[in-house]
Amino acid sequence: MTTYIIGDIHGYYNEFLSLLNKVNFNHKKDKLWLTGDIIARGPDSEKMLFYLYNFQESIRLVLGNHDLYLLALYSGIIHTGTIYDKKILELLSNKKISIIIDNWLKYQPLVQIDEEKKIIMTHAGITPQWNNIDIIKSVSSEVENILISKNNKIFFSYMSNKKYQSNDWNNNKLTGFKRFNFIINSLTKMRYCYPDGTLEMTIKEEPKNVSKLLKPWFLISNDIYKKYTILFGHWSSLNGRYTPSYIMGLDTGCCWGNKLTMLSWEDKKFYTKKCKI
Ligand SMILES: [Mn+2]
Repeated sequence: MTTYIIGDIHGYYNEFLSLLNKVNFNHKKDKLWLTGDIIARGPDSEKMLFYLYNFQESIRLVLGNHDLYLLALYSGIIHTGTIYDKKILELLSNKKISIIIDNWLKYQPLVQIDEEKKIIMTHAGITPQWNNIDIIKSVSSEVENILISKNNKIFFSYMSNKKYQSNDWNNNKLTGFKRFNFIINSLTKMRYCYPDGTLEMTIKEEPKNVSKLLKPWFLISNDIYKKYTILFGHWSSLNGRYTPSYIMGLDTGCCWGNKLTMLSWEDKKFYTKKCKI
């Protein structure tokens, strides 16, 4: 059995399959972990969803911000009419995609933990403000329970509302939508923090171009980083660089014409596939 972890695929199905073929991936014995953002931007989001749904037994996925946005549009929130939204709505017009969402995608977690391998995987990372495994388990399940609830449309309509943005966990004292937004932002969108660990939610560039007043979340100390390897995606401008060895960023910008990256966990070997855009 080999465990493979692939970064943000964003609908680049052919490149994804070619990585699996490189290692003769076998769904009967191997495991596939995905850092989220499986859809949007690329040409084959539909094929990606069908494939993952069919092989769900061998797959461990975390939801990324784009996957959550797909769920948000599916819940019926008002869309903006951008080309991006139109593309997702077109995907949703396929009835079979609704079945995949209702039976599988909306039940996918925001965090995957493996206590034997000592791995935590999330789409964006683990905020320095959460320093033990119990808080991580409990906050992610708070949001996961809402994603599958009947009231999820209300949640989605406030999910990205700046009015409810809070950058400080405030020692677990946040409540309501501010609390949900902090959890969503930390697990699916975070990149930089101030030295005290509060989030900075606007800057996407690579660290060498950013003020030293800000630090990538993974360079702020947190006891949890000593106990687990943290696997994440989301931040393509890192391109596999900048992180300490026990924190691994696997989004290498496939959807920007760069490459898709796969890590073979047991032997720590990397495989890449250049993406055609
Ligand atoms: Mn992302």
